Amino acid sequence: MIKFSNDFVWGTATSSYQIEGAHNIDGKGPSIWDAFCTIPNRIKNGDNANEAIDHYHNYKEDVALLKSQGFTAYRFSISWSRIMPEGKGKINEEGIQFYNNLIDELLANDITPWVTLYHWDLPLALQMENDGWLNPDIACYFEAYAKVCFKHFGDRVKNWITLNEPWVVSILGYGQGVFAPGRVSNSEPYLVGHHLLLAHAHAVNLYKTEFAHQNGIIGITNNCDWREPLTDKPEDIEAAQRALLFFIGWFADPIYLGDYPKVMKDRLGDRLPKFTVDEKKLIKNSSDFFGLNHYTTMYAAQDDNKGVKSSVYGNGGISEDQDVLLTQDESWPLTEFNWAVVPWGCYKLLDWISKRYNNPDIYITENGFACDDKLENGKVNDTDRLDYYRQYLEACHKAIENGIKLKGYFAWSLFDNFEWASGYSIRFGINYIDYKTMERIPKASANWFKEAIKNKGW
Ligand code: PNW
Repeated sequence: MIKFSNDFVWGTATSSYQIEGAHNIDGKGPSIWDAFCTIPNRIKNGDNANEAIDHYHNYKEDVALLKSQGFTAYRFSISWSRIMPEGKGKINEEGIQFYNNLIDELLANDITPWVTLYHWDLPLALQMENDGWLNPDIACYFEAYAKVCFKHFGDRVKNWITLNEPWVVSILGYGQGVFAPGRVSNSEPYLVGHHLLLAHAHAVNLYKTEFAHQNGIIGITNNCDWREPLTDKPEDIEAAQRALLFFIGWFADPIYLGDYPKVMKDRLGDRLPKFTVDEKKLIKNSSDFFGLNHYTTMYAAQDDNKGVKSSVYGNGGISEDQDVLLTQDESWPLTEFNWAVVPWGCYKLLDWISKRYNNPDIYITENGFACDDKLENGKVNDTDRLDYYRQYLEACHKAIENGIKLKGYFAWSLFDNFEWASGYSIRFGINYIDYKTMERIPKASANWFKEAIKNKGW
């Protein structure tokens, strides 16, 4: 029997650009994702999220669905350019109104909002006029935006996430160029990552000083796969460790240990910016909890083909900086995204985080399964996804039993939605979206969650 404690947080997650739609109405300004989607060949099938699943107009129905499925927490993000169309300066009252309505609706239904300030949809003006995350000034712009959010929503929102997955912003946005703003470089990601950390720390500092009376918690969400050594040779064990440090250590070490991992400093030299003494102080301990998005696992081995791009998957980062070869086991089931289903990797990662960072409170803020769901007789029988959730939650349960302070779990995602460069071709939701009618149709996994949440286990 699997039983979770009464105070375990059961939630599900979304992000603004992926679901809201209403991309150019009621005063919203464009974001880098609005612009990126207009460039040919960047998004599968030329999709965009102009309408997405029109959550902007359907939020009441969506909250009712959340409620009916038993969730007591909901993680969503605020679209910066909906409330500040130019990224700075003028505030768009209609945007504020939308999030006020959403938050009030959630609270009226006893659902706790977990709000991400930045889930990748940077106001386009900040990109074009200020070079986006390449500009150190971005920390001030982000802090000013965060202030608007704390001021308008902080009386009711008590759980904040500053940034979603700085690794993805840096590597996929500025290294591989597959996500907005589409830049390709082997040095910009490290500069962008540096500015992301500083922006996060400034926003947290503001919250902990000017908004301390709001009595909420604030943290950052990082993504990480597990890296399992391919063999028990010392060089492979070291390669796996190095891969983890380049992945999550990059963003978590400065927050928990006060600086970047030594292996990154050694290997990157001048490409890795340095924190001043004051910046280190600002960043250290700037997260009340460890937000983790976790999906998959890969083997890691020492790779001696210096300079050769060895990783075929996006999740390798800049592989030539690491000399790590990533592979998958043939026996591992794959999702539609080619992410392998390896529940024990989730356990091992939780254990690694807990040990390295002195047993922090951890929230899994995303975990989920992509597949090419089909509607049959009005139903989606997504048994593979259901198995995935069951097995990953079992791994979570084992972690808790072993003293790891995992406090909550958010399924990605409440709905099928715009899956970035993959457009609508990939479905991650526990609720199916009929893109013609915009009808929301619960999948088998949503029904399973309802029971699991009600019984606090299964
Ligand atoms: C996350 N990788 O993205 C995001 O937070 C979600 O918006 C997204 O829909 C979800 O996971 C599924 O993709 C990621 O290459 C994108 O390692 C890429 C990677 C990880 C997470």
